[in-house]
Amino acid sequence: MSSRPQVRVPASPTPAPNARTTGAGAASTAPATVTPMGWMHTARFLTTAAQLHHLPAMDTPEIAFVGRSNAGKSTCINTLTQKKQLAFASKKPGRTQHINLFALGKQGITDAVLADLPGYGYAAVAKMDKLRWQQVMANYLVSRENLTGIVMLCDPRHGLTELDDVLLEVIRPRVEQGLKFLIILTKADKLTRAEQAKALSIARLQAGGGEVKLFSALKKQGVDEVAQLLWDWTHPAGAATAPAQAAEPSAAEPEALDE
Ligand SMILES: Nc1nc2c(ncn2[C@@H]2O[C@H](COP(=O)(O)OP(=O)(O)O)[C@@H](O)[C@H]2O)c(=O)[nH]1
Ligand SMILES: [Mg+2]
Repeated sequence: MSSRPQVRVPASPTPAPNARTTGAGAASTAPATVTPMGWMHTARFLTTAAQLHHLPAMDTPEIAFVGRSNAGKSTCINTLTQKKQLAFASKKPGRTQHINLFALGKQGITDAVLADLPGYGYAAVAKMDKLRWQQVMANYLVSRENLTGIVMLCDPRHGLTELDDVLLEVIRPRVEQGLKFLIILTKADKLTRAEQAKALSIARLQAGGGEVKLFSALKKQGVDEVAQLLWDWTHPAGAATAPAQAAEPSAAEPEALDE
């Protein structure tokens, strides 16, 4: 059953500047109130691919999550989506060198995709595998056409690592061309307020105009803010009424795990 492109303008109760600058009156036809958090909770598995060319071509805005192994990426995705097992990638590093796509959108209509890229820098992965993977990831970040934004997860106790810097260099041209970029400083609960402030200002210098947010899965810090930002990225002004392509592969038709 292919979904017909019928995206309605959601009436967000929280300020979503980009999504609300135009067509606010048209929101009266929205069938239900959609909050960025509620939208995040619609996440469902879409597909997985070991190679770039195995990924389905899509028109839907896609947001990639990247980060060093152990940065807290899986925990962050699980917290945002309220799906404990969605980003199960962290457990078996050797087995998880795949790009996993998750669909977002109410009523089974995909209006955005999350791409979970495997963590890098994991010591136990063989060097050749690391190099191969770095290549896949670089190719993805450079050439994925529907890529709309990148979220880089970073444990602020370690700061950005050499591999993070390499990745920043890879994406810099696209960020300069308008690709959205966010650094999430994870495990904020492990820092004092003063350390949080310091980590924020350092990361802002490194983010090259991108956003930086503190996040704690434990304390649920930053969850609403990140959900709002991802919503804004994928629903820019006026675009909420544009048809979104629901390009779910029929073989792997995901269940809507909507709660
Ligand atoms: N205290 C605290 N620990 C966290 C937080 N997020 C992740 N962790 C822990 O950090 C470790 C790595 O997290 P994981 O999500 O598996 O990292 P990944 O390798 O980047 O996917 C795990 O032991 C998590 O429990 C957080 O917000 N607060
Ligand atoms: Mg993980």
